[in-house]
Amino acid sequence: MDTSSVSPVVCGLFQTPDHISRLARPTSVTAVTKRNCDSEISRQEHLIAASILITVQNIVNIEASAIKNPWAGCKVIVQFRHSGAITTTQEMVETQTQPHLITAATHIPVPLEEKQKQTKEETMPHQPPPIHTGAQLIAHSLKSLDVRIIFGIVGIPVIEVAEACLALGIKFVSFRNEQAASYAASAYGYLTGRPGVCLVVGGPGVLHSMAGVGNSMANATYPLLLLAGSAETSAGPTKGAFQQLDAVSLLAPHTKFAVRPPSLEDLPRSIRDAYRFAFYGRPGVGFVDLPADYIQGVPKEVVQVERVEEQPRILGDERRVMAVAEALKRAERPLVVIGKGAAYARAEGVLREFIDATKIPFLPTPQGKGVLPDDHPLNTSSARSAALAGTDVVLLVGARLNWMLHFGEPPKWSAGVRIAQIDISPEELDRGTTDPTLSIHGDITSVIPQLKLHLANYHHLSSPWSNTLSASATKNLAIARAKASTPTNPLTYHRTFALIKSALESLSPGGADNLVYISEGANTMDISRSIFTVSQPRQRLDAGTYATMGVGLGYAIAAEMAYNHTHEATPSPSSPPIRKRIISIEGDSALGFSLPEIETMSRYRLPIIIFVINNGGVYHGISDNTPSWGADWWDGDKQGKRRDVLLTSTALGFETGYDVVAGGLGGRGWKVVDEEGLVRAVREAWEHRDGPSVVNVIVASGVGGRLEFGWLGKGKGGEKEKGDGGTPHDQCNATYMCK
Ligand SMILES: Cc1ncc(C[n+]2csc(CCOP(=O)(O)OP(=O)(O)O)c2C)c(N)n1
Ligand SMILES: [Mg+2]
Repeated sequence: MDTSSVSPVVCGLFQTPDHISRLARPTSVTAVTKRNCDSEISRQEHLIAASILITVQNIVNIEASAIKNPWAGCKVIVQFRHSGAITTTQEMVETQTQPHLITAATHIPVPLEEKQKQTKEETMPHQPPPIHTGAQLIAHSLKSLDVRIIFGIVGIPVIEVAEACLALGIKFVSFRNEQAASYAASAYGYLTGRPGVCLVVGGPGVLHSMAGVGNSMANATYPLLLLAGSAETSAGPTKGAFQQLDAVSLLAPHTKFAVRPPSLEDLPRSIRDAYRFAFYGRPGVGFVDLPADYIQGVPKEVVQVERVEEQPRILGDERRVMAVAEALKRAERPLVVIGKGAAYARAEGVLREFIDATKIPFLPTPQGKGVLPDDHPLNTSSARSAALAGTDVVLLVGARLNWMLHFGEPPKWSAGVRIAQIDISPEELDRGTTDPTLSIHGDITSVIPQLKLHLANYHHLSSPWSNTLSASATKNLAIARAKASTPTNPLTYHRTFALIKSALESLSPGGADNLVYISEGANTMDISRSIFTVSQPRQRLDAGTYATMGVGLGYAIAAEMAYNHTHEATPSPSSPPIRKRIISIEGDSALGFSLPEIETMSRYRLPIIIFVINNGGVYHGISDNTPSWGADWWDGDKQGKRRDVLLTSTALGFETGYDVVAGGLGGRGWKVVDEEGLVRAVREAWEHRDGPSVVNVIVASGVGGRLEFGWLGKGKGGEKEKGDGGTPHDQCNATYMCK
């Protein structure tokens, strides 16, 4: 036995799983790779897992952040290969869907003969495993499409599909609810530029994932491939088969493409078509129905599909481009609105050059933030209402004239405004108040340089328009800064966010550049949006066009996977190499929609930090400011009134212990009620890298506050600024109701 070449190293990466100790031992651990580690430990090593017992047909990828050992901060990928036969489905599920449970990998010597055998195996050309079943055919099709991760929940009949994918090295992230899984998959699509994949069971699984389908379609930048199992093709529509649902009929009107492949052999082509539809043209949803007999059947022939290339970058119609350039040149008060379509199109480079050259002020939409840095001198976010009300020619770049932009109508906009537009989707053009002669169909990354050529000798001079905007911004920023810097007891939204922001930025090695914010709620999302400035594209995700509560934890998991996980065999250019910390800022109501996904984060050891802004309810929180948990909750207050009678529809549990829940779900939790406790909790949460952290921040509720439809309001723009300063009402600039 040759033991001289290996030095013993112990890495305590995983918890000991008693329940898998009865399974067979793996033959070897074949690879450990690490990023950002020193050379001593970053070379490939051979390991055998001591006390790791697992039965796997092929390969399982296991990733985790190493903690409390010499590998701290390193990403470790361990691949187990077991050549023996699969034992039972039950055992495979346990091991493959919970790979993170595997215990401490101990570096122990590899016998020489085994080492030689391994070396021989490694040098042999890689043979893809044979395709015997429909499940394997599906997995191979996804692999050919370069799918590297799947989000979902398994059950009959898709469990075999998930296992076949795992066997090919495709990561499968198991969720607790298909809503969150489908949100996560679509957000992964937004962040990587290629469709995210969600695998669910039929019937109820499809119904739950309708949430992600609607959300993806409404956002139009969150491409999603949904795959769902269904009853056997032989089952007639009225047979009452297991989880039977005519999913194609249900989904066809709500997706771009919904199909049951005409045969088992056609699965690869149908999957490729649905995948392509999901991101070619206007991004949305492709759906493939997977009957049980296809999954379990034996294909008569195997069709190989090719990876779908990036879609061609369409140039704009030159005459329209010239017309837009002319309109901008003649404008007295030009404005560029940057939407999340620009972020999705990776247009940050061309837009930066365009704005710097033309000096036209710009306004980002909530998820357009970061395409250009928030601190850019031409950013008019702090003078949003004045900008919308005052502009005479506006160019929408990847932004739509929907409710978020008040439909481009008065009184928020001036009656005579000319609205030009660049969009990848022709259906968006010439809609509402846009000017049809100024509507350009094309890819932003192509059209903006075209436009810049026509504006070569132009730049917008400092003018009364610029002065109006900067005066408005200065006034609003001063108000916002005063709110953020005034110590409060109890904590307020503004003060809470200001403290969290400065603590996080001082802890983050790359400052704000390395922080990705997810945010949902009403006040929580509105107020945090202006306080948490972003300087990079696609680093702020929120409830979006559909105003969907419940997306937060799924989005956070997707961001963690997209930014920090190297499950990709060859990382794509769209997967940034730098590790980013994912921060989720959640209203207490919003968090409740997907609370159990904290366990998902724990299971995969995702170091996501969640702040719950706990005002005891929806919008303005609990109706009664003096309740407490305990006997008197139901018995009645001092006046003898029953609490349940006192509760308004917006009230949720008072000081609900989300921090305690987090502990029970495998994460860590802190409850904070004051500034000192908050700052301490941020620091401790930052240090916790072995799973999620939940900081439950008790903030003042807005008892007695007046409900208003702030964002939807028909009020005149320009008088009060929304969101980036101003009166309490002015904080409600992007959603539904505010106090
Ligand atoms: C799926 C869904 N259900 C319901 C709503 C209505 N809604 C809008 S905001 C909101 C929650 C706001 O409360 P919270 O998350 O606690 O944030 P807060 O305003 O209290 O900070 C709800 C339920 C929605 N937008 N989406
Ligand atoms: Mg709330």
